[in-house]
Amino acid sequence: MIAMQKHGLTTVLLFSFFALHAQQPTTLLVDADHRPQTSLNGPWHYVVDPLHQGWGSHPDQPSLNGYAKNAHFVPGDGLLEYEFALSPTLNVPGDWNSQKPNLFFYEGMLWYQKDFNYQPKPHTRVFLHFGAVNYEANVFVNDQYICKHEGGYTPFDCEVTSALKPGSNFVVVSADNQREQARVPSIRFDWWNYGGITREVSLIEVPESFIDDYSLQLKRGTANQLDGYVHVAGATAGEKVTLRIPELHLEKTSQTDASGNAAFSFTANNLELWSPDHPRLYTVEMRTGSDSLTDQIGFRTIEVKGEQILLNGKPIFLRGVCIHAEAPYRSGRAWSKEDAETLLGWAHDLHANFVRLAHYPHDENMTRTADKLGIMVWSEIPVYWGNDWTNPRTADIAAQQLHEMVRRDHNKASVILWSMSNETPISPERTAFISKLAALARQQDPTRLITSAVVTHFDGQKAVLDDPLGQYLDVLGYNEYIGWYNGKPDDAPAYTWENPLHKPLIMSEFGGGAQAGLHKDSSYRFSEEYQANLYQQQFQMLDKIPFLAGITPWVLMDFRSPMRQLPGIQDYYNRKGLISDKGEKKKAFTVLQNYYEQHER
Ligand code: GCB
Repeated sequence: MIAMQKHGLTTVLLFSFFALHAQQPTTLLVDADHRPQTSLNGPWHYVVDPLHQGWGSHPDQPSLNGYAKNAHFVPGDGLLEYEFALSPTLNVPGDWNSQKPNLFFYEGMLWYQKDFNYQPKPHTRVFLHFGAVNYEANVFVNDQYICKHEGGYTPFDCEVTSALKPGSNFVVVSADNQREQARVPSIRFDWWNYGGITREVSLIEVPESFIDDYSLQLKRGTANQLDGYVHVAGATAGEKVTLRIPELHLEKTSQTDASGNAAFSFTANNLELWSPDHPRLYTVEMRTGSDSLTDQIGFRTIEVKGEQILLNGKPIFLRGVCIHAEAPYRSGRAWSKEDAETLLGWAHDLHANFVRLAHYPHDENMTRTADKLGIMVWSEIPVYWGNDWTNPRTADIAAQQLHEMVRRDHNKASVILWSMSNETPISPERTAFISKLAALARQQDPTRLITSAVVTHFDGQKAVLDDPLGQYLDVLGYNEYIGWYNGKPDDAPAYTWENPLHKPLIMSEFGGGAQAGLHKDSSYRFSEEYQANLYQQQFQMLDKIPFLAGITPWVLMDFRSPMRQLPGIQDYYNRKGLISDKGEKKKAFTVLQNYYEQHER
C-alpha cells in the first residue's frame, strides 16, 4: 500500500475495496513430474522487501495496489519506486541465500516476477505447479491474486486458467521465510532457513476433467494382490477409467463413483516385488476421457511383526544414513536430479539400503531416485523441537504438510516410513498434537509405517524407551549422542537399552563432528579420528540391542546451520557429515561402509 499511498487516498481506498481473497490451492497433482509441462525455471526478477512495502493496504491481505499489479514502471507516468524489469535476477529453482552474498542471512519477504508467453487452448485447465517455496507463497498472475500456500517443503498447484491471456503474461510471487512460533518448523532449528522458490516451477495443462490422484499398492500378506484407485477431478459418476501394466499384460477397467473415484482390485501374477536387491518398477498407464498419465511403480509390502520390520514378509535390517537437502559441492538447497543422484549415490556407496530424509520432505527427485536405486526412505515433516502445540493453526499447518507429503509420494515403493516429528520434549500437549498427526497419516495411507524420533530417559547407563508418544507409532526412532553431547565415545559399549513398548527401534541419529582433513589423536574433538572412533564404539553398543531394526547415523554430508559458529572449524556448517560440503569423504565414511558391507546379506 505504501507504494500506492503517493497516488492519493482515493485510489488507496478504491483498491482496498477491490482487494481479492486468494484461494488455497484446490488440488495437488500427483505424478506432476510425468506430465507434459512448460518450465518456468530460469532467471526471475526480484525485489527484497523487508518492510512488506509491496504487500498492499492490509497487513494480512495483499491487494492489487501492491507489487503484484504494478510490475512495470512507465517513465514519466505516476510514481513507482521499484521496477521488476530493472531489478536483478535470481535463478529459479534456487534459494536466495546461496545466490547473493547480501542475502546470506536474509529472512523475510522477497518478491519474484517473470514474464512468459502462453496461448490458451479450449477445454484445457492450466495449473501453476511449484515444487516448493519456502515458507509462505502468494501467487499473482496478470494482476489476479491466485493462491496462497504455507509450508516450505511441499508442492502445490494453483489454477490459473481464467487469469491467462493470449501472448504475454506475467507471474509475481511473494516468498516470505520469516520464522514464527506458530509456523512449522518453528523458531529454532539446526539447518539453514533457505528462502525463496527453491524447487521447480511449471505450467501444467490438463483436460477439463483429469486424473489428480491415484494409488496402487501390494496388499499386505500377499505377493500378487494389487489394490487402489484412480481419482478423476471434475468427473461425474460412471466414467470409464482404464489401468494398464503392459509388462504384466494387464488391462483393467473401472468406473468413477459420485466423488470421481474409480476403485481397482486385481491379481497380478508373476509380479516381481520391489526390494533394495531388485528395485523393479513397472510402467503403469491410466486413462480416462481425454486424460492419460503414466507412472513407474514398484510393488512391495512393509509391516511390523513384534520388534522386527518386514519387507515383503521377511525381516530386514535398515542400513541407513540421515540426509539433509543440502546441495553437494555447492551448498544451498538441493533440488535437482543430479543432486539426488549424488546424495543417494553416496548412500549406495556406503552399502546403505535406507535413508532418513531429515527433517522435512525432500524434493521429488530424491524419492524417484530412491525408487530406482532400491533405497528405502524415511520421510518426515518439520515438526521439530518446540512447536506451538496448543495453537490450532499450527496443528492445521502440520496436518497440511503431512497431507502434501503423503499425497506426492504415496506411490513410491521406496518410502516405507512416514515420520511425524523429531525430538520433541514430552508434554501432554505435544503428545496430543503428534498422535493426531499419526492418526491422520494412517487414515491417508494405511500401507506404510508411522514413526517419530522420540525422546527417552537415562538411568545411569541404562536407556529406557518409554516416551508416551511411542504408543502411537509402529516404529520408534531415537537420536542418541553418546560420545558427543553425552560423555566420551568409549562410554558407548557400556550402555544398555530397554524397550517396554516392544516395538522395532531405529537409532535415527548418532554421530559427532569432524572437519575434513583435520587429523589428530582420536581423543581430539572435531578430528576425523575422533569421529571414526565414535562410530566404532557405537557399533559395539548397537550390535547388542536385540530389538534394533535399523540405524541412520547423523549425517551423510556437512550442512549449513546458523547454530554452528565455531570459526575455522564449523564456519556455519554442522560438521557431523561423513562427507564434507566439498565432497571429501572422512575416515568415518569408510568405517560405516565396512560395517554395512559386513552386515549385507
Ligand atoms: C539432533 C537433531 C538434528 C541436529 C543434530 C545435531 O538431535 O535432530 O537436527 O542437527 O542433533 O547435530 O546436534
